[in-house]
Amino acid sequence: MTVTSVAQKWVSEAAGMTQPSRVVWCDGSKTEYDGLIEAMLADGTLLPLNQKTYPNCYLHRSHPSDVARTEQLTFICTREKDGAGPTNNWIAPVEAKATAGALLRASMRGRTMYVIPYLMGPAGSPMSRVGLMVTDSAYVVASMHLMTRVGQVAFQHMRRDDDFIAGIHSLGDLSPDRRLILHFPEEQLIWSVGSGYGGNALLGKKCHALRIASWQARQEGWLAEHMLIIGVEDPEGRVTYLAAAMPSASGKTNLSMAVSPLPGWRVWTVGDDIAWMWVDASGQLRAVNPGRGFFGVAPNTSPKTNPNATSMVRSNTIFTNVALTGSDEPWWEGLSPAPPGGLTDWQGRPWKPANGPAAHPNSRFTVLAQQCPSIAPNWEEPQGVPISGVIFGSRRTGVVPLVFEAFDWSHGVFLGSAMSTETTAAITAKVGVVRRDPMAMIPFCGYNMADYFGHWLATGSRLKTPPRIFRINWFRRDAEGRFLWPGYGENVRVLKWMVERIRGTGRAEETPIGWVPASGAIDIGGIDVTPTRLGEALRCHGGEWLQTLDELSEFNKQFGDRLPRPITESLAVTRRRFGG
Ligand code: OXD
Ligand code: MN
Repeated sequence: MTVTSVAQKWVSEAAGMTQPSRVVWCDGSKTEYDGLIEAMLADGTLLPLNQKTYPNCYLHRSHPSDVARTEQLTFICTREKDGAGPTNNWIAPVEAKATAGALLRASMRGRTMYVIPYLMGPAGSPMSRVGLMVTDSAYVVASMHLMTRVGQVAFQHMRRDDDFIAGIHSLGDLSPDRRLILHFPEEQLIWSVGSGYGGNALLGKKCHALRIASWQARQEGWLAEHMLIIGVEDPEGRVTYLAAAMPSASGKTNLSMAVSPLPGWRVWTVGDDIAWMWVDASGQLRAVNPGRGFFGVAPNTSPKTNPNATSMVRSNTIFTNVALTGSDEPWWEGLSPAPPGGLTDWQGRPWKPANGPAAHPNSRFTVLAQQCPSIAPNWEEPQGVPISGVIFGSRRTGVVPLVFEAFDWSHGVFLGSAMSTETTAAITAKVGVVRRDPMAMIPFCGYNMADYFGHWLATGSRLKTPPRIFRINWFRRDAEGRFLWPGYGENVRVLKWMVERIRGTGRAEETPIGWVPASGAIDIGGIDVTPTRLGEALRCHGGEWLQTLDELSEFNKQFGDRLPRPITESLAVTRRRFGG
């Protein structure tokens, strides 16, 4: 492998600090992957699954206190506190390095330090960016193989000798008391210690492709977003590309692989979690998926909710914290209607309902995107795909209609900034609590969110025909607590309406919050949804919205004068439209 001297020097410094007994440069080859799997099977880091029914599939059980992202231990370490903004945890870089340095010093003693050069984005794309991470976890290396493009390809995409995001990762002692996930956007640097969990430890993903990349994107004039990318094909074979932001564990993977119940309609998967988007020379928004694989939430993935994912994880997949059946197959809640007998739970104990779910609610599968039956033929196109619609979705039991469309780009940015959601098991915090999550980026924006909204607004003015912006909520319930909309594959009916809006044929009614589908505009033929229930799912209630707008004003106060004026104005205008 041809390595730049800057990279070599940085790795020597990282080794000087962490003092591994051995340094191994990774080349991304199959031989390397197979060797890692073999070593992890030998030392118990991985357990083999049934190789007849799940060939090349393995199970990893993590430390029980290391099962999700730890947002309270995640920091944006800009020189100025204002650079990180009020929604991020912040420590000054010097202090952060002193504290984490004490944890990283000699942390790899007696261990192997793997050096992983990786590329985020398709080979040959002007948007692709390089990372160089070191880690003492073989599980992280194998997962990075599946999630990113590892090896020489990374160096081939460097624009300068120092054109890489550097990342140090060490498991440390896995204690949450000695865990820190630190980002230094001004130095293009990530330090992560004390966790082996994907979102904290696979540095290419959340740390690089979202937190550091969002910072870079602002400097360079593009967008790094927590968004899936799909192509929606109509019966005439025309494909419309959409990008959709939704909070963690709220259905991005399912929507990105949805199987259409409508004849002739089809969803193509381009990405399920992160989109890098830019305005091309003609003023068109384009997007690439920086990842190479999926790190998806297992619970509730089933032949009914996501047949594509269920079949894609039948081979070459690493499962983390799922349950194990008596015949060594992976299992999780929702995979089959009832749990099979003889289950072993995610912690390796014979499963007892009294111990909670058999699979951890944030248990995961890690698998190459190319295994997905719905993967778009052009998903690795270096020039990306043209985006005609942007979707902001969240998980709300009430208030937010199933779908509606913003009046224009600026109003859509306001709607994205106004998002709130109910928390999920993807983070170590209480589940089901409503929190504000603008554009599903609250955990991932690497700089001041007020400036982030400003950057979105400014991007709109560079677009020749700005994509339509939609707001969705699959999770609205009736007074009895039942979902008003069946979700999953049936969501394609909502995507169809969006495509029709983009083409100028979809019918809609104006409301104070935007364009809501007109009666009959969403095709509910053949499903168990009455027009009355659909009407309830689409309802926008003035009193509820006025209260939500009050809460939003409170939240926005923290940004002070930095909040862009169009955001404040949209809020005031919406309030007035409701007569408030
Ligand atoms: C993820 C997350 O893993 O958002 O994608 O937590
Ligand atoms: Mn995510």
